[in-house]
Amino acid sequence: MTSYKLNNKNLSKFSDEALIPQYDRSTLKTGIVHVGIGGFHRSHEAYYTDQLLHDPANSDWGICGIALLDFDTKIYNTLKEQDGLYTLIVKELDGTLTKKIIGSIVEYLYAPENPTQVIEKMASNDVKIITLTITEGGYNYNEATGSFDFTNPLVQQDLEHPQAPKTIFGYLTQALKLRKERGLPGCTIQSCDNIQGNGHMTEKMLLSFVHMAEPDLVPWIKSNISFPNAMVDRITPATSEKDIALLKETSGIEDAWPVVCEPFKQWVIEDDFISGRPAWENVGAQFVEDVVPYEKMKLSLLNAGHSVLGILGALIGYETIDESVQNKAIQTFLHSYMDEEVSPTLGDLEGVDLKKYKQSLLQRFGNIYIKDQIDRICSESSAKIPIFILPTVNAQLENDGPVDHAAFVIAAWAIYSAGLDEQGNPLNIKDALETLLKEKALVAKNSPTSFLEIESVFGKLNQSKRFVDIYTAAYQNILKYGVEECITQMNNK
Ligand code: CS2
Repeated sequence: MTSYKLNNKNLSKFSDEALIPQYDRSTLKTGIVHVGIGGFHRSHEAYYTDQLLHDPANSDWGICGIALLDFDTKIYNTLKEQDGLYTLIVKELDGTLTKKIIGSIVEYLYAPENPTQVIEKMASNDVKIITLTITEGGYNYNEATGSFDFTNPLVQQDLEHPQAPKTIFGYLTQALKLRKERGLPGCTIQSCDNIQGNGHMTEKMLLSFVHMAEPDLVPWIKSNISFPNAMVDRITPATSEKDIALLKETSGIEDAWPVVCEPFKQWVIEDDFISGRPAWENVGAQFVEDVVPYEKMKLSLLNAGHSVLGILGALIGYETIDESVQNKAIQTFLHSYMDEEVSPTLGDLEGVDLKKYKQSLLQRFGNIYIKDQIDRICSESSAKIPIFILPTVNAQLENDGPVDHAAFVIAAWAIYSAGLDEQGNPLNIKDALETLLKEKALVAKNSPTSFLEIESVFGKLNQSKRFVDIYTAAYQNILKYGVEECITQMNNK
């Protein structure tokens, strides 16, 4: 099949192969600045917004995508070459592919090259919302101290060179300062990361930084900026070379970085937008007064479920999440973890059928066409475990409730962090704390509790004798019998 590069000029050539934007992108205003234009933003917020832009009444809500980090050049160059266009490939449960070219990203900036332009864009009067997907670790929160981590060298550099920031906090501070100086209205800063109370976290971390960098700006931020909490959901694996080749061969679309995702999507948002917002509810988002229960449910069931499948599967030697789901012993283990350890901590979830939700997760995780990479799921576990699993553990410890499954997963993670699977094959570990994790994981072979001493991850967990005993027994059992044998025994109890 003849293929063409994806860009504005060629867009109409793809109308038989994919859904293409049916709106005039050249007339859109940029009302949203988004920081972190990886796969998830492009399968989620940019997708919802694209749907909305089909109604001309919404033409104020184009997106400017910001690539913040030095190594974000690939995504920036791709968007630049493709006029911001990319293909979203939805892998349906029956294996069919729904292809949609998304047009909502109308501008793109590479922050390391042009910090001033980024600050100006964030301060622009047209921009009403700044949204973020900067990953769980990007909020610079230290679990041990419960506060902003000023020891981060990038933060130090932002305090010393405010005009050339490196972190999101430096950028936001400069942009909000300009807004204040120019007498412009405030805006909404909306996190789209998997963090309990992600709006509260964004506010708390930003204000900590501003207190140090620009103390006079604090009161203005408090009165002019809103930080709605939100629960975001759509499984979006890393795009593989195979996905790129298949798109070209079967649809004639040459797209250097399409996005693949599952059909399911959910976005539950607190309606707290100080300068207005798009009517995302018209395209499936839910606006609610209190998003906390939804976030808790999603983080402690879906994201934690992913970590359980990822860490156990990695040790056994699997590469994708559906392989873990197909292992009956792991599936039963995950069921018990959800039912016995997580569900009792969730409290009242009005209007949610928890049983159905859990069943649907197993179906989503098991989608054999998604091939979500275990490496992706296990990456940055040191930032994920404290958010996805430890709140459940702490709640259960407080109530003298069960923690066996969670302790088992943490023991498995300690073994994983030493770098080899059960066959002795090297694991591809990607984690900001990789060196520390490995150091502690190697000592753990003789003294398992040393892994729990990483305070920035576990806080004071090693002071719970009950947890430590269960964890230590699990650690020793895994080394002796292997993951599969151990969980089979646990499942039979
Ligand atoms: C995953 C998430 O990163 C992870 O560990 O659990 O990326 C997950 O796929 C998304 O939150 C789904 O909404």
